[in-house]
Amino acid sequence: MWLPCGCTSKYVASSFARRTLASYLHVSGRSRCNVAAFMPEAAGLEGVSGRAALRELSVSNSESFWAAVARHRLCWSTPFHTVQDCDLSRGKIKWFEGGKLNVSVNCLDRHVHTCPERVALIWERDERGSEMKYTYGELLEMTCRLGNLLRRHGVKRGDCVTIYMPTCPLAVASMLACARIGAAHNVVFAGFSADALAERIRDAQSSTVITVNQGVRGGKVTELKKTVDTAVQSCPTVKQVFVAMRTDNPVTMTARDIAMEEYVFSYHDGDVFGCVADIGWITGHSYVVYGPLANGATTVLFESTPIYPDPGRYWDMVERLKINQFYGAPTAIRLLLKYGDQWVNKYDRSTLKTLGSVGEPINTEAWEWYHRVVGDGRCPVVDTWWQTETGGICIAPRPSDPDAEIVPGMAMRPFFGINPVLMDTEGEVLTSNNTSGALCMAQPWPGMARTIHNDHQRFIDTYFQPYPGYFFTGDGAYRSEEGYYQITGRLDDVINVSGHRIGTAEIEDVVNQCPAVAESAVVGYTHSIKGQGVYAFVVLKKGIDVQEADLSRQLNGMVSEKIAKYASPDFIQFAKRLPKTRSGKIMRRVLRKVVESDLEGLGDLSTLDDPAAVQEIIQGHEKLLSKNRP
Ligand code: 6R9
Repeated sequence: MWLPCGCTSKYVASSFARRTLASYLHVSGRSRCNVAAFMPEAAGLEGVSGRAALRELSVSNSESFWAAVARHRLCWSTPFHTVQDCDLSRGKIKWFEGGKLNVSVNCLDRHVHTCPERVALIWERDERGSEMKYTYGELLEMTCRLGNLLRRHGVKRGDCVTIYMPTCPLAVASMLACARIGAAHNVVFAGFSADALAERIRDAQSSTVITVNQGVRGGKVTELKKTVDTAVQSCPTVKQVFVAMRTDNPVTMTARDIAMEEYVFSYHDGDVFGCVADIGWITGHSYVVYGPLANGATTVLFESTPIYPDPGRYWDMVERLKINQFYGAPTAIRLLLKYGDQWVNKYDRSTLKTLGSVGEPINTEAWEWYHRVVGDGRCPVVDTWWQTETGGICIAPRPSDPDAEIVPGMAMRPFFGINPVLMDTEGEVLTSNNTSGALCMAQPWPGMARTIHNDHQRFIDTYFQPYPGYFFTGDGAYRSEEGYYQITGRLDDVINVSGHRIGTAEIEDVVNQCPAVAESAVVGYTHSIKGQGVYAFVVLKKGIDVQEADLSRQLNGMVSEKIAKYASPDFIQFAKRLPKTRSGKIMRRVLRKVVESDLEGLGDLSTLDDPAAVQEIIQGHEKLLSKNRP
């Protein structure tokens, strides 16, 4: 999270989103990069005169860097005595030892002292045009009341409360209330089934669940309370369920249930950061809730879907809420691109300053559309690479000098304090440029994961064992001649065709450049001669009418020409849609199993958005095979 510290006035509040919240999505101001503007504490760091020097220091003297940031930007109830005690070779991660702080105090009270009327949350409700605004003062009050309620009902420090709610202010207040009283929270995406919810409640051993009567998303009502009722039947630890009302429809309450009262709201003006992720995902945690609030920003809670009630929803919201930074996922961009430019052009997007992307590699076509159509060619598009385990953005084109180049589809520049390295298959660090390898981190940073709940050994085995002394991300990356990073996808997604290793994202990028193609997913399968063959799933744009055989030939030609003949798909299956997780990532694992005809091994499908998509894929695969059988 990268924002200035020390907000003391309304002026700072409003200039914040324009000037420096911007820098957190890595937008720079208009002048040459002025380090003091976004990191005043850099003044105390010797010899730091520009962004490059600051970045250099953040890696070479990371302790001083992070200590300065932590002291200036956070309120500590007890100051830390040791900046860090980390040992990557043993997976030991300890930061700010001896220090104590409350994240809820840092997200709320600090800002309420200086500017209580500043808008903290804008709830973009599913019903278009019915947004609600909550000030920092109101959010603090709501959080304290909830915290007291939880405490009165026996929730204490160290407990883990499960939150099963749509993206709404009460969900944010619930997260902050838990943090306030020292309880952990386990936010479960409100689209999960009763079984998936139950598994997560059991894992967290929660005695308390917070939910709403019903959810509303994309115009559809979902029975969240009923789902909780079913889930808790197999969760013996659950003693109480708090139920808030999202709709007016009453629900059956049991002896276990406790109704929550309504809270107040009011409308105010404010500058706006719009991250459209659900709070159930890490992006929602870091860039909808904690990051913006810790920095006194106005943040949007997007409850709906990108195509409800029509594919103009995001841009209509940008116009209405005057969003300055828009942060979304490539999957949604690709989806909207299918519907055409008119849905974007209808709306005034002049408030937009930066467009962010996260979650997957953003293919060139989607990047260019986002830049040219959504951003009118004037907003930088920042492809931000990070993961749940890293806590926040690690590699992104900004911050950098304002006119520094941005290469489409590349995350490019390591963030302050982040020291990425590429490893070869022997576990040696690759030092040259124009090279690809396994992406690892050579140094710890405060936002990184410290363990896996109830399974520290798994944490060590997964992230620190593969490359001793380094944190292993599981992703592959390419470092260009200029030293810029491009993520090539999960290493599990690398395929080996006749001895040539290739990332599936590279092939997808070429396939997606075909004007008829909306999106694609490439997986490898066992091939008796080549070792692995290439199998591509292709989704066409709306209204495209082509002969599949002709298009297949065209796509094969494109891949042969732009990559190499060996990368050209052996099979191309046209599909209506791809199986995705609820956060929008294509489930390549499922596609691999289908292609290997291992339907028994499809594994855990609880994170799948729409199970019907898998059935369609299976049928399409069988059809394709029967056509190609000799
Ligand atoms: C924040 C988030 C993490 C994985 C990560 C990588 C992929 C995320 C990306 C990207 C290419 C980007 N990923 N951002 N790949 N370019 N800009 O998505 O967290 O759900 O834990 O997923 O997502 O493979 O390792 P998480």
